[in-house]
Amino acid sequence: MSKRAFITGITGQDGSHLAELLLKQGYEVIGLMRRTSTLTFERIAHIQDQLTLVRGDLLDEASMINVLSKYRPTEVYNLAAQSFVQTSFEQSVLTGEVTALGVTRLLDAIRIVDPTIRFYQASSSEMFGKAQETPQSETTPFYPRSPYGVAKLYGHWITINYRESYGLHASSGILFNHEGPRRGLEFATRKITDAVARIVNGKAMELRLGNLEARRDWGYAGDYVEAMWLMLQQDTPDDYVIATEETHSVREFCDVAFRHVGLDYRDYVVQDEQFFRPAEVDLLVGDATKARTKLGWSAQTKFHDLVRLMVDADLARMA
Ligand code: NDP
Ligand code: GDR
Repeated sequence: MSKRAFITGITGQDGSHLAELLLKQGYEVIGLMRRTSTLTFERIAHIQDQLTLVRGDLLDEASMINVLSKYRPTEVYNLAAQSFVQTSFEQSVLTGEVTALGVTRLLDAIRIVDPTIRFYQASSSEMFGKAQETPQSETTPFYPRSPYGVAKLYGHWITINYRESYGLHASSGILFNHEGPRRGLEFATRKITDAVARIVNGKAMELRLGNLEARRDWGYAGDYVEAMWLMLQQDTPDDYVIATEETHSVREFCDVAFRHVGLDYRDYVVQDEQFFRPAEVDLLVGDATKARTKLGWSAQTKFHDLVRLMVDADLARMA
């Protein structure tokens, strides 16, 4: 029997990479799309004819029950979320509805339609927030610093709770930042590499950023979706930290990106109060030992290669 996967958030960065991976593995892939006034197919246009795209929303439980009943997937990957930390301070209730309660709606839909479905929840290193130890592993205490982080923590615990209460095969991947050419333009890394390409092409003179000292464990999205899939292939559901185990500052990211095109970031980067956050996550770096030993997964693309591949992709896009 062919494997059938249902992906929420298929139009997002990770959804597009995961859909590619599952198609390559021979899966039939069903993707959830919410209704929008313009199409958001950009990241999946190249594989669109191989996907089954269905309408629905994490805010609407019946739409998920209907999709699961109609297509009867064997695996569900919940990647949909209001995923931008800055926006979560401005739209905290919406973030809670989608990013937190949306997980419960989907888990309930699974319980109603078919409790044997394997479930992946996209948890986040933002749950560590004001990190209580370094590096952060599956046993590090959580201390979220944004409505987004708080919402993700709810999603994480409800996944564990449904696993323990109802025996669902539900796993949670605590993924550290992962980026790439398909990253949304508002996130720091893509904002930087897009600006580098615009500056090189004479379309911009400066880049306005917030906190340059924040440190993140940045990996490549294409590597990380493999870990999601591996989690659902295990006999037993579990939670895993997925990270490169390196940390770098936003300033270092700027330095490497601008140097890649022969420029000095200090001539272009301007700090702007509007991009600072009410509460910041200063330093994240993961300990991915469990994923390495149990899943056989490790990050293939490291920081410098990631920065260069993103700059090159933005340069090519603008050429
Ligand atoms: P994106 O922001 O690129 O994609 C988010 C997706 O969620 C989009 O497809 C979006 O649809 C969809 N979506 C938003 N709201 C709803 C809703 N109400 N109902 C249905 N779909 C909705 O995120 P990423 O691909 O970067 O991340 C994927 C997941 O992983 C997210 O849950 C994110 O929080 C989490 N995560 C991401 C990390 C990262 O570094 N990228 C790290 C750790 C966790 P639309 O196209 O219509 O906007
Ligand atoms: P993050 O990613 O908050 O880690 O969440 P983001 O790229 O938005 O910020 C990373 C760090 O850069 C600092 N920063 C700026 N950020 C943005 N967006 N824009 C700026 O101008 C800017 N200047 C400095 C931020 O303050 C922050 O410290 C991402 C999302 O994908 C989440 O969904 C995911 O869960 C986590 O990664 C892991």
